[in-house]
This record gives sequence, C-alpha cells and structure tokens, in this order.
Amino acid sequence: ASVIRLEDYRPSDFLIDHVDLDVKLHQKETRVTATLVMRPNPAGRSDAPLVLDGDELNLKSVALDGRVLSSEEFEASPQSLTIAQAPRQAFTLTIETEINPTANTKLMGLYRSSGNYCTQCEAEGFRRITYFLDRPDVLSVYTTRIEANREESPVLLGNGNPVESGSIDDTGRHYAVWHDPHPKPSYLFALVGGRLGRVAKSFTTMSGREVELAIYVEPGKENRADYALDALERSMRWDERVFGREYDLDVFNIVAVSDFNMGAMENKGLNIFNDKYVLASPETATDMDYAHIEAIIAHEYFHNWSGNRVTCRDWFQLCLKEGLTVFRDQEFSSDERSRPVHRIAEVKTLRARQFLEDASPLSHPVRPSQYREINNFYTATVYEKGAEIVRMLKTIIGEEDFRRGMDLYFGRCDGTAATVEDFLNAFAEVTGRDLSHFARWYEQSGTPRVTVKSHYDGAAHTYRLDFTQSTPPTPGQAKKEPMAIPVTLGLVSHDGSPLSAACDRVDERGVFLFDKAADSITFTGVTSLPVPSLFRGFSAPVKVSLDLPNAELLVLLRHDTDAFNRWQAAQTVAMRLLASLSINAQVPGEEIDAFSTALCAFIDRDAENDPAFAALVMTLPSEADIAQEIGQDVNPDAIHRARTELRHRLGSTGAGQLQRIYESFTDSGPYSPDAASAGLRSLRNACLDLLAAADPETGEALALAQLDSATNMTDRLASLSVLTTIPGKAREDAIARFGERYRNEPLVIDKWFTLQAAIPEDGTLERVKHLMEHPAFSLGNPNRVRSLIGSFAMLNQVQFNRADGAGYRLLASIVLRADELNPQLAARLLTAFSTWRMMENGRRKHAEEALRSIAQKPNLSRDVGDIVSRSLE
Ligand code: HT7
Ligand code: ZN
Repeated sequence: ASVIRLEDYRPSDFLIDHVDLDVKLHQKETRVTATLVMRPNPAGRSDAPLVLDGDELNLKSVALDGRVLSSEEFEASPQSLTIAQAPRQAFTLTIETEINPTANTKLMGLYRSSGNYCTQCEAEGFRRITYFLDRPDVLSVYTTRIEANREESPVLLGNGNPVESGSIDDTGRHYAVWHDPHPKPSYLFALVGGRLGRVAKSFTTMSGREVELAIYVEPGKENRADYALDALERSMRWDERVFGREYDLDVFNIVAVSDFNMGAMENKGLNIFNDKYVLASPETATDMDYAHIEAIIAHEYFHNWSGNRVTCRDWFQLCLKEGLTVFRDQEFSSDERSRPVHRIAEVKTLRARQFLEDASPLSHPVRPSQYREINNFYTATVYEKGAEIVRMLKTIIGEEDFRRGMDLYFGRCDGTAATVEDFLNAFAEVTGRDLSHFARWYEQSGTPRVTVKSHYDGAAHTYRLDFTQSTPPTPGQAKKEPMAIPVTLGLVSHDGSPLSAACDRVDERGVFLFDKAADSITFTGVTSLPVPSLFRGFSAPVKVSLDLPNAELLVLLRHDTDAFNRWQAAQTVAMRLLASLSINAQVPGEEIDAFSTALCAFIDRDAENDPAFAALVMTLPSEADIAQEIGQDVNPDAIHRARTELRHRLGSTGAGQLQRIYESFTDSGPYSPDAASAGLRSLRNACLDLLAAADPETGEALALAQLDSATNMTDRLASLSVLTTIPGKAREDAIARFGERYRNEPLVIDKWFTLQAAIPEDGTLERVKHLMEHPAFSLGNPNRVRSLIGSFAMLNQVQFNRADGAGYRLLASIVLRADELNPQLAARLLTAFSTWRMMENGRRKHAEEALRSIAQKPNLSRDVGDIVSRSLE
C-alpha cells in the first residue's frame, strides 16, 4: 500500500467555501446531493486537475455551474472523481451520489445503528458520503438538509443551528435544515436521523448567551443520560474558567449510539457518542464508568476549541488536537476529583498502553512522519504521550506563561488548520524561550530511560545526583538525541522532618531541566543522608533507574510530601519483588516481609484518610506491567504464579486490618458516583481482593454475600470479579445468575463477557468460543467484540499467551473474520500481538506463525495489512 509522508505535504489545489448538502435518508438507497461552491486555491498549483476523494461511492450525476457533465468531461470511480479541465475561477459543482447505510458495516460514513441513521467522518469517512476534498485543511461553511420518513426518524439533527423543519405533503416524510456558520473540515460533519429520547437543559455562557444542551438516547433510557448532561455543563463552565473558552452555537447536541468504532466524536455542535460513554445508572454502571463518562464528555466538548475552532493542517498533526485535548480533559478530571489519585490513574494507563506501544514494533513518534492508514494512528502515543508533552511544557514554563501561550495560540489560530509548530511558536513567543530542543518530543519515538546515581558527602554536607539519559532504537530511528526532560524533585529525610537543602539548578517550583546526555546537580547544606524523590507527579514520560534500596523507597512511601511518589515507591518495591519472583521463583522471605509490614503500617495510618489513594497503593502492578518490566523471554505463567503468591502473602499478613476495613466501610445510603464515595468502595473492594487471595474460602463467602447484598454495579461487579478467581460451582452459578439478570442490558453483558474472558485458566479459550455463540454477541458490534475478544487478548496474559499457541490462533482467526466487516476494529484487535517479540522462544514462534497466517491472506484491508506488516518488521 502507498505511504503518505509529512514531507510531501502541499496545500490543496482547490478550496470549497460553501457546502450545501441534501440528504434523503433511505435504508438502502440514500440519495446525497452536494452543491460545492469552489475556487482554485491561490496557494495551490495553477494547472492542476480537480481530484475529489471518494470511497465505495455510486455516482449518479455531476453538474458544473448548473450544466450536467457528459461522461467524457470527468472520470469517476468509487474512489475518486476527476475533472481534468476544472475552471480557473470560482465555480459550483453539484454531485449526486447514492449510498447504502444498511450495508455499511465499517461504521465509517453514513450507517445504521439500532435502526437509527448516524455518521462518522473522522478521519476519512466523509468521502463515503459524497466526493470531496476530504482533508482537514479545506474548511467550508455547511448547510445540511436532511429528509426522512417521519415514523422511522422523527428526530433529524445536523451540525450548527437549526434553521427550519417541516413535512413533505402526502409522503409520510419530513425534513430539517441545519446551518453551521463556523468553517470546518469535512471530518467534523455529522448528521443523525432516528427515533430517540431526549434530556435537555439550558446553559448561559460567560458572556450571557443562552445555549440549549441536549442528549439523545434510546427511548426509555433518558434518565441514564442525566449524569452525562451534568458533566457537560460542568465541562463548559470549567473551560470558561480555566481556559477562557466559550461555546459558540445556540445548541449543543449529543447523540448516543450503540455501534461505534471508538469512544466518541467531536462533530461541530453534534457530538456522537458510543452509548457506553453516555448511559449510566447505579444498577448498570460502575464508578469507573461514571468517571469515564465525565472525562469523555469533557474531552469531546473541549475539542470545540482544541480541534474544531483550531483544527489540524494534516493528519500528521493529529496530536495537536488529541494530545492537547487529552491534557485538557485530564486537568478537568483532576480539578473535579482528587488530583493525585487521578494522576496515578493517568500514569498507570500511560505505562500500560503507551510505554508498551513504544517498546513494540508499532512504536512511532507523537507526530509520525509517515503512515499507510491514518486510522491506525489514533494511538496511546498520539493521545497520551501527546498530553504528557503539553504537561511538560507547562511544567517548564510555569502556569502563567502556559495560559498566556494558550490564549495566543487559540486567538491567533482561530479558524485555521494549524501545525505543531504554530502551537510551540505561541509559547516561544510569550516566554522568549527557544523551544526547538523541546520540540524533539514530537519527533523522536521510544521511551527515554533516565539513570540516576546519588553521592552524599557527610563532611561537606553536599548531595550530588548524576543523571544520564538514553532512548532505545525504534523502527526507522536507530540513533537518538538527548531530550529536554523536566525533573520535578525534592529531598526527603529518613524520619520525615523538614530538610533544608539548596541547589541553584533547581527552580523555585522544584524543577530541574535535564536536557543533555549526562548532567549532575549538587545540593548544599544537607546535614544528613536524604532520600531523593524524583519525577514528582510523574513530571516526564520516562523510565527511571535509581540505585535506591527498598528500605529507602519505603521511607518515601511513609514520608514523601508528593502523593504520586509515595504510590510510586510502593509500586517500585512491589515490581522488584514480582520480577525476581517471576524469574527466580524465590526471593528472600525478609524482603517480602519488609514490604508487607510497610504496607500494613501504611494501611493502618492512611487508609481511612484517603481511601482511593490507599486502594491504589494496595494494588500490585498487573501481569502485563510485570511482563513489560522483564522485557524479554517472558513467561506469563511464571508471572501469574509470582503475582498470585505475593497477593497471598500480603493478604495473609494484613488479614486483620483488611477484614477490619472491609467490615467497617460498609456502604450505606443511596449510591453516589462522587469521588469520595467511589474511593470508599475501591478501598473496600481492594481489601476483598487481598482477603480472597489469602484465603479463597473466606474470599468466596465474602464475595457471595456482597454479590447478594450489593446495591450498585461497582460492588456487584467487584464481588463477581473476585469469584471468577476461585474455580468451582459457586463461581459458575454466580456467573450464570448475573448473565440472566442482565440479559437485556448489553452494556452490562459486556462486563460479564470481560470477566469471563479474563479468567486465567485453561478452560477460558473454550469459554470464549462458546460465548461468541451467545445471542448477545455480535461480530458487527465493536463494544461486544472489544469486551469479549479484546479483553481475552489484552487482559488475559496467561491464556492469550498460551504455551501451545492456541490463544494466538484464536485471535488470528477472529481478526480475519472481523476484517471483512470492520477493518478498523480488526486492526485494533490485532495490536494485542504487539508484545510478541518479548515472549520466550516457544510462544514467540507460535505468535509469529499466527501473524504470518494473517499476512498471507489475500484482500486484507489496509488497516490490518498495515498493522500486521509493521508487527512483523
Ligand atoms: N476525534 C475522534 C477520533 C476518531 C474516531 C471516533 C469514532 C470513530 C472513528 C474515529 N476515528 C477517529 C475521537 C476523539 O479522540 O475525540
Ligand atoms: Zn479527541
């Protein structure tokens, strides 16, 4: 497949100022008439033909300035429409196409979901609706007329503001016209037609304009959208307060659909969401679901400025909108909830997804320099590492200059399609700093490793830290340059008493900018040996090697003022124990005892003050994290045994305290999804998990009782999850009862699929195959596929990576089947193979065979072809 390169970017030869779209919705034969007001682009080539993009389109007619063109005057295929002799001044092109939304299983362009019509145009879906210059630097003002059968689609929604609506006599059909005054790229186009329920409220913006906020959902589920509506209102207020950004249309609509390739889409004034990220009730959604809904509602809303008002020049700049918007939604969630707890959750995700990606054959820069299929670049690197870059920039320049830079960027680039350079220039300008070294974060892939060595001179009262950095080679980048790494740090005394130390390389906010291959800093006035607390708040997305003994890390767990590093210290000790246990099967008992004792002391002292934080400290690194840490010749069975053993030891040592907390923190009163209440539940469920690890019999009894008495999905699911770790009749009965109870709740059935797919036992492979025959499962629905197949491949380390290769073969066969329906979904599932090279030899061979069996298949989609070939490179 052909490769698209950033260096080949050139402006479009033509522009489209206005788009008039007339869409007559029919289940199989939807008619689209696009009237495009066009002109040659002064920045383009003057002799170029007009080439419009298409994808699986059926052209009915083309007219130029009102004159229907004969077939000699243009060249058309389902993939493109070319007019060799296009006018050299403004002209109007009218194109009629016919499309079949019912047959559209790719869920890109116009498709049907549960009987409703909806669209998904990012990145290149608009070309599946009409021929167009389907690229983000062509901005147009859209007017959309939607017509449909009134019975089938009483609700008709488009971008922008409603203009008019009415009936079409004697046809049973009706129409609505929408106008969006803000020029936008085609990827932000959307329309919806369907039978939908609605919740709404009005919002007054900071300048006093009234906006009608509405969420549309499956009829009967309106009350499950209340939380999302509240989150939307809070997001809008937050963006006004923190970034000074106001909403700019009379309405803001959100529609929840059940078949959706990703989480949600920020179409101008008409966000379309995966219903999983809108619908919530205590009976069906967990605390984590509520938190995700809040974050994604905010994320899509924040795109209105970071993405829509200022969009991307080309898809290489994707991080410009996605990294920045993730940063904004993370800040929002931190302000709405507990900042340290949220930061830990962000870092856990970053390490589990982005560090993993960066250590795999799929590693790429935050701003890639080439791609074959852009859909494969909506990655953890572009999103999560992209957000970390924005956060580092803020750390380096400080809060005030960051806000001034953001204001300059939004103000200057409003209404344009911008680049990463435009973004950085705004900050360089307000600070007077040269950010060209910092810009390397966008270009260089791989996770830097920072190694730190400490030297204390008790006579001179000095304490020196020697830093070195290196970044491993990644595909296409053998040699690496040093990065500009902000290190937020401090020194901690062994007993927690205040420590006065000075270092002129560390600024007043505790930040040292480490931007060479090696550097040293020295603190003076240090009267006793301190413990260094480095990368506070995870100030840079790097891996750290530090020569601190476990005992000193446990001092940080006890005394550090930085909550993130308290958690990190416990994780580092746990990881050391788990990696040793996995590799050597044996670790000196005293080391485990010291850790257990420190953890028990921590629980005694701190669990009640901050339950959510305590639950995080008590949760060991996952099996996937341990595999990543080991990095080569990985044996997932050994890792599973090691983690089970350590959980058993911790649960046994702490049984008394765990039991006490479990019993004293019983949930009372009505359910509330707020962070404090959720924190209590997470602590209690972390206790239950360790108690069950220590003694399965007690665990089973407690979990069964909790499953019976739970008044919300968080507690019910947590108890079922504990039961899935204890084989036997009680587990099977509980699984069956849960499945029966929620058989009409697809989003809960997803959780049920996930729990079963993650059982680390030999029978799981057959169980997954069996569940694929369950009436609720469908290969056409991304949520179902992700919850059953995605969970098996991503969460079940031992069974996906079975020594006999059966897990790999199962995934390969499903990827091939899914590819015929939905290539984007198939390609995402396939990324589960990204860890194959770190496995031990036997597994590696099986994984390679499975990948080759996919690669050999004829007619692979570009999406799957791209991932499989990069995975094998
Ligand atoms: N900007 C959106 C990304 C997206 C997408 C969404 C749904 C289906 C296919 C998609 N391709 C790209 C979502 C976001 O990050 O906000
Ligand atoms: Zn986004």
